[in-house]
Amino acid sequence: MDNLICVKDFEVQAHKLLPRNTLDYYRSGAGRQETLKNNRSAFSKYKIRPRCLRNVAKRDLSVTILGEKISMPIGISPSAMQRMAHPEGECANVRAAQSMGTIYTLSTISTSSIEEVAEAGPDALKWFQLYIYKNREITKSLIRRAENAGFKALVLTVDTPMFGLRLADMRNKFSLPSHLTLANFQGQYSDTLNKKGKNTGSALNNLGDLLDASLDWADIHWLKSYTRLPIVLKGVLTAEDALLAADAGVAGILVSNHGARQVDGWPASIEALPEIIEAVGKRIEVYMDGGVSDGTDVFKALAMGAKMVFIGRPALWGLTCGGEDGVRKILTILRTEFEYALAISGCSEVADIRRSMIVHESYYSKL
Ligand code: HOC
Repeated sequence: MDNLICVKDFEVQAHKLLPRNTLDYYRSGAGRQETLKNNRSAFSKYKIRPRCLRNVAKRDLSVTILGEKISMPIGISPSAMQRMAHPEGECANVRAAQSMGTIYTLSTISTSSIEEVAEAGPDALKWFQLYIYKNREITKSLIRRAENAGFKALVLTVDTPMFGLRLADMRNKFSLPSHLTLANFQGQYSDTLNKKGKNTGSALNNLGDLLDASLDWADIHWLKSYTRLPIVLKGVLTAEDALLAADAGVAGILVSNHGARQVDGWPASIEALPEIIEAVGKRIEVYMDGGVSDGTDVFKALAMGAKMVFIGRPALWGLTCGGEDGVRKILTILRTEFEYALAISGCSEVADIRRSMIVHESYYSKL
């Protein structure tokens, strides 16, 4: 891995290593994948306005998130079925996050169970990503298990009333490799996912049938009454919904378009971020994921007002190339790039990053 020095290097290498079924599952977005491309390219539309002569000799990248101090504002977003990338999957990923002092978010649709991940990373700050299923008993049991295993927040994904249409998975007839199971369901749905799908060919469409498409804001109130954990809503992209979320009493919003995997044509996460910050940034914590692949992206999101960013695919590329070490290296690269962007732009700590330090590119063309 010595020759891999940026996220792109890991991505290229992972593309060479992964079998097609897995690679396409991880890398694909919905439809024509315009949102997928935009998630990354939209960062280029924003420029950092640097300051100088501000004594950056001592630097501190730590932030406090939901009351817990973490070493840097870069965490790991949920992504499904990580043992397809590496035999240790989610367990390797949580160990990397633990050693880097940041947040690991476990997907419900994981190939290592809640309990296995808790055992692999006992001191990691762990969040649990949740879907609310048609069968509410499944949902309740997942919540209690996450609480008992020491997870510190529930990240409820709210952009998935149905499973998005990903053409590559349909063409490949995606299925979970037969040696793997959906570990949180004690094998219950693994069969479904190990088999080809019924209509479009992807087994994910079978699994998608479990999702409760009737969810509404009343379910957020139910969830709040059912758990003592703080709730982060993942997948909010508008100020209107951000206000409803804050009114419903959630602790945070993760601005996300689900890695551009749900509907093509949604905005890039970084494009949606400003209106959400403006609506609720003073009331609740706001984070973002989607397209973060360089430390300058982290700086830009924080300058817009995000408390931290999360990465999805970059961690999967790290996992593919080197298991725990690979994820640690990805986190280290992003941390280093962020520290350089921070210091060279005139900030010695995260609180020094101001809204005035980020502008749309049109700011310069008007001059
Ligand atoms: C219950 C079915 O978030 C993805 C993941 C998995 C979603 C499975 C939902 O692939 O985007």
